[in-house]
Amino acid sequence: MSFIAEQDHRFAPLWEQIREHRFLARTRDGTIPDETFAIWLRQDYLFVEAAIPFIAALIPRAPTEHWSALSGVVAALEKELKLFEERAAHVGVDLRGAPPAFTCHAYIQFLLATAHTRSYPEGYTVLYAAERAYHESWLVVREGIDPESPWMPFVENWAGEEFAGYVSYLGGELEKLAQAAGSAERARMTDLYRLTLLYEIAFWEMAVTAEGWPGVADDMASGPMGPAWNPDVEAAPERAWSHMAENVGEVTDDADENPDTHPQER
Ligand code: MP5
Repeated sequence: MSFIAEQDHRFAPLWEQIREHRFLARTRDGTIPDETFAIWLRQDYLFVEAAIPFIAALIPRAPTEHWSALSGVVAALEKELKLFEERAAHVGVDLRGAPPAFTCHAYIQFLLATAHTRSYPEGYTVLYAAERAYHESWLVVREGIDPESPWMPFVENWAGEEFAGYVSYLGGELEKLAQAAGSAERARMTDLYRLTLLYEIAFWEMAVTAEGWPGVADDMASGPMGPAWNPDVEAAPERAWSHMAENVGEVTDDADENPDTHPQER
């Protein structure tokens, strides 16, 4: 059994909790309160901003054939931030000034600590699990959302063909890393896969429950602690992942020998 199939079997109940999360069902059905969606917007904006240094920290440990794909991810994340800015402006949500909630903060620290202190295959496991979780989550939203929904561009971003091709590419590369890893490292990869899925569930839960920091009503953050990223809010967002789907053919050197390769990867 492939590494990913093994993990998916082991962690099937966690995948189910992601796919069945009420945040996703309510977003799909159009019953999500505006303020709940705004919480997710503000917190995920911080998360995506932090994903850029996470990817950058993976690059020095990456095999050279992963360099162009990873730098492509950085570029895609910048475009994604613009999508957040544009959607927030469209619905009148201010993305700035929100300090990270506990769960968002913890997930970001987990990403960065993994990239900086663990092996490349371990960091790559977290990357794959997080991207795959968003793809799966937004596929759920896609099934029945009103096409006029203001959140449709997020569906197109994470449930679209290009992102699917990117996740499929990541999965293929993760399999190679797992095959080359020893049993102790594979066990650590498994644990990081599990932790990433738990963080994904916690992140949806944070948005729905509006939990800031456990045990306090006021986190006492002084002044705006929001994102450092400062794109041109007026600029129309480009699709974030199109060049990634194009890029994967260049970095998958054995694509022609593998009949199971997703067509997006060619
Ligand atoms: C992603 C995300 C997907 N935006 N937020 C969470 C909590 N998990 C995964 O990552 P990306 O980098 O936006 O594609």
